[in-house]
Amino acid sequence: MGKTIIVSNRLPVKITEADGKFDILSSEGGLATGLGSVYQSGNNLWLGWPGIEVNGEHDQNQIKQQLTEANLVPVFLTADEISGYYEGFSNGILWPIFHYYASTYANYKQADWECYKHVNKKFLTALLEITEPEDTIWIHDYQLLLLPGLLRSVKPDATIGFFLHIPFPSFEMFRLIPWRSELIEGILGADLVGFHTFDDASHFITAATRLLPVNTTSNVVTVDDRPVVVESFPMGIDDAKYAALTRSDDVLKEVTHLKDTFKKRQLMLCIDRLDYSKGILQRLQAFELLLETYPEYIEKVVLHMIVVPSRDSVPQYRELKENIDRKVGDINARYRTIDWSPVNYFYRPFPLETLSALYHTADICLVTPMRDGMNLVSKEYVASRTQDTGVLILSEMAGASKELIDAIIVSPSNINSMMEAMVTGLTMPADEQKRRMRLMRQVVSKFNISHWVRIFMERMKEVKQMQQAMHTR
Ligand code: GDG
Repeated sequence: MGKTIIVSNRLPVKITEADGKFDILSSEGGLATGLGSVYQSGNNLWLGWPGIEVNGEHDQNQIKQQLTEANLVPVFLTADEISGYYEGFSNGILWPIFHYYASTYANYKQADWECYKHVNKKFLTALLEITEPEDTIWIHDYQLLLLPGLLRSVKPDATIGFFLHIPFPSFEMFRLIPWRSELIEGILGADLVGFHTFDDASHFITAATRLLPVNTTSNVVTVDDRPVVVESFPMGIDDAKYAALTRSDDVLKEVTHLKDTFKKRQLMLCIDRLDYSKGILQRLQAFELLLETYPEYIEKVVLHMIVVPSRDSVPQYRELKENIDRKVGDINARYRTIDWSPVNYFYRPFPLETLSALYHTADICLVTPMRDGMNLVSKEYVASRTQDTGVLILSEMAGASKELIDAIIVSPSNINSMMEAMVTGLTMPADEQKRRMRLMRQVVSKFNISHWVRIFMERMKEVKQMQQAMHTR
């Protein structure tokens, strides 16, 4: 049996440089934790960009050597490649279209497309250096849509899986991308294509069927006699880690501090990367409407809002940040009193222990994206509610809403109903909170991250066996 190679845009590490020396810290992201069991065992590997620009052979070799010890293999990218492939094509074209932001944000630059192709080929070259015939390759996300096809063209028998972490849009959106057919061809290089939800999978099958001469039966798309299986695999989290964190001394200390600070006030929490898909402004509007419509909540409730800086070199993100700053300023200026601010707004990341303390303390967690592939914050909140109380308000546009059906489900563009959901949450009796939270905790713990990894890897094996059986028939 061969090894498994994970491929993603970013390696699961943070690298910092001081005095010509590199310090490598492993990242705590959901994917990194989930796939840890895979790439850290045996000869398995993870291939990706190390996250910083490294010039010169000496420095590159130094990083390469340090990463090798952790089963990681770097693909070094230049500043121009980052700008065209990552910021330009991936985040400037694919991200907005896949999140249904067509006219305002997408900017179809041919040069960015050329760069995207070039970097996907660069990943192929790096992959071929480490791939052996029996290996299983699992490619991740929208930055590498062409890689499965590129790999298939030189390794027709390879075992290739692909998983998309963001939504796959309906055909009417997807067709707007000038290079739509090439993208679908790229993805169809895989044997197994996975999405978070059934809807994403069926949008993909529709796009493939409309754009290419393929045969489709149910969830199998046949390309040149090669069946490609398309399925949903809703990603989970390491629920045990979040439950255990709430019992750690550091977290308990922070919980006590938070409770002392907020006293009898109810705490509504939201945690998002800065992104227009996360519905941050709409959520603020709903909160403002709450204070306007129900003044009895003045001084009784706090919206604790963490926005993690992201992609701030892109103009649209800077503009969004300015709008959020202004809205928070307006709400606080209008409603604050000497010893109370309605919105506690933070524009910076926090350690995991602080997030855990907040998850554990917050009466309500607001997860109201306009579109989200899955949304792990909602699941982390549920996993941290070890006392079974607490209310999750969840957008119907997040993949997680298909699983966490006992949340208060809202439409993020309906500001009024989001405001009413806040009232429902703030007044929900404890036994009702417990009933819902227990059901959600069962879902989060049963379909956790190791389950996700296991079923994807097993399915890949089955698909390969199915293909082999067809050929020997
Ligand atoms: C993409 C898709 C899909 C946030 N702030 C801090 C921090 N975080 C962590 C959270 C959570 C993660 O970042 C965010 O994950 P999400 O799923 O919410 O969102 P995206 O980053 O947009 O992820 C998404 C996901 O991929 C997986 O497939 O669910 O739909 O868009 O884990 O806890 N972590 C720390 N400090 C922070 O301040 N340490």
